[in-house]
Amino acid sequence: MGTSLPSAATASDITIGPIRGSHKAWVTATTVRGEDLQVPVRRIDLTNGHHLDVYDTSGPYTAYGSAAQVHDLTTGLPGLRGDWAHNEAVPADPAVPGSPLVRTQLAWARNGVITPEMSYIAARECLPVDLVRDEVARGRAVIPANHRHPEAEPMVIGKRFAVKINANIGNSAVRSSIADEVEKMVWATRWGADTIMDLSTGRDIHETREWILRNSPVPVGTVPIYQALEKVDGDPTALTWEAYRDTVIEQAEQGVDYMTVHAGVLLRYVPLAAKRVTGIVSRGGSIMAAWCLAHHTESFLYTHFEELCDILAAYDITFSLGDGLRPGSIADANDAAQLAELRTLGELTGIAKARGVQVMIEGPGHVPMHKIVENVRLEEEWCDEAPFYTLGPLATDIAPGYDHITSAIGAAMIAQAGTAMLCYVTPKEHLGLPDRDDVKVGVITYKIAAHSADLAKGHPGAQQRDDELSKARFEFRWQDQFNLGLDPDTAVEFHDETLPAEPAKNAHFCSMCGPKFCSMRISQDVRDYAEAHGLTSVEAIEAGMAEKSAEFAERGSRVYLPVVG
Ligand code: IRN
Ligand code: FE2
Repeated sequence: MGTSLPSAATASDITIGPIRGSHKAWVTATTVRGEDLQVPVRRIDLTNGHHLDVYDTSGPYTAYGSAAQVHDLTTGLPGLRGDWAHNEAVPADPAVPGSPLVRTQLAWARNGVITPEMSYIAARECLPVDLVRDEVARGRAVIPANHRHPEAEPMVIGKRFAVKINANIGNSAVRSSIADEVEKMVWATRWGADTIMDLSTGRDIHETREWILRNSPVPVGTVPIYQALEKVDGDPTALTWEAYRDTVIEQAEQGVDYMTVHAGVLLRYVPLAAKRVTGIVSRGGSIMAAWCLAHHTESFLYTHFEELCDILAAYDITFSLGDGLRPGSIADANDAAQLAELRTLGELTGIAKARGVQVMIEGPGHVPMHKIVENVRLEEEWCDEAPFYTLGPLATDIAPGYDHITSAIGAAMIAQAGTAMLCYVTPKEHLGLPDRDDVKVGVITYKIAAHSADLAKGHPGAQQRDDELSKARFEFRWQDQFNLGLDPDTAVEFHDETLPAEPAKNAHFCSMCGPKFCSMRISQDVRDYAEAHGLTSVEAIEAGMAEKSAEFAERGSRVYLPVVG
């Protein structure tokens, strides 16, 4: 499928092998037609003989044992969805007479069809398949799955499901090679990225995307206006609808699953951003604003939106309606420009969905904590509850170098309020391009935000991992504590910095409080004492205290004992 790949990257460039303490396993899901699908999980093997299966985004890379086993990167992953019997075209909206016939997950869901993708997703999320279909039909969830990207493992983005995270990768003219970008994709999905966006600009943009798509086990998103701009030598005023449309088709043919389209930046909204502290910070938004101003004409993305819908419908590409006027600072949060655009995104959502196209809505940016929930409320109200997909938001502007943290604070809050997918922010935000370590830090940080929201929302099964980890911690099963975590490698490394010896992995204390004052050990002693003396824990504490105080009195009631010997 697609163009053939140059053989520049080799398997040895790619990070492979299982994540510490776990191995890849598969559970079986059955489609409504009775076919069996193999759904991947990461199986964490515990030292007490149990195991815990967790959601796995890593594709086959964690199943390979050696570089020699890696599939040929030049031909790509096997097309998982290639031989799933695909369903027929159905009316985009069966409730509307004369609705166009399309083959999209939205249209199938509305027509009561349960696709293999939905069955796969239900098994992945441990939720009923009817819920998946209902949420997709309602437009409250999307399944980004271009017919031409059969390598991707189906996943769902919606507030009733586990909160997802996206990792942005992509070269700029300055650094990075194609192989580096493929490796970044493998690396990001290894640590939990549910989707990746290829934001490449510069040379080799088509080839880079081809490599990523053919080897990516997760849906891939792009911002087509970036490549369209390359085609007109970087002059936004030279852009045309035709150049843009051709770029969208080129990317659609390659298999891009979702596309950011900044169609809500209207000519009349541009002046609203003029007096802002940070103006327009969206790349796509500023390109479109420049075009509108130069031509003093309404955005071609807006005026040609229906045509664009029909292109996306033909491939089942999901719209990610871009927030070209998102606030780029705390001062600009929830301002008139941002909210005007959001209203327009709501109008466009209706147009897209009537044509059977799946839609999600992009959101801010920079927002202080007290203004976060309002964003979700307005998005749901104006955009018919289409899944919200936000960039953080950063809860404060004052920590360059730490914006993965400033933004994870906002991300956790906005996800708890109902945001379905979080676009990660790395420590290099505002400062430079993320390298491999930054990508990992960004992904892990966002997994923390997403999982914290899953817990708060009561996503079924979310708390089990916390409980298993807490039990392991309390029982001094150190290996299990490391391995149940999001980043076992770092956990081991930190532990070994102070207690590198192997016996310390079984010790009933850690280096934090040492052997004498470990609260976990003391509470275990209390339990043991209680059991031995047939008491409840409270009675045991009281009895133990009485014993200790007697001992204290016996020794002369002195706090500081003289050093003996
Ligand atoms: C996500 C939510 N709001 C923005 N995003 C992401 O920002 C979007 O998905 C894409 O990865 C990037 C687009 O940036 P510009 O062109 O809006 O700056
Ligand atoms: Fe920013």
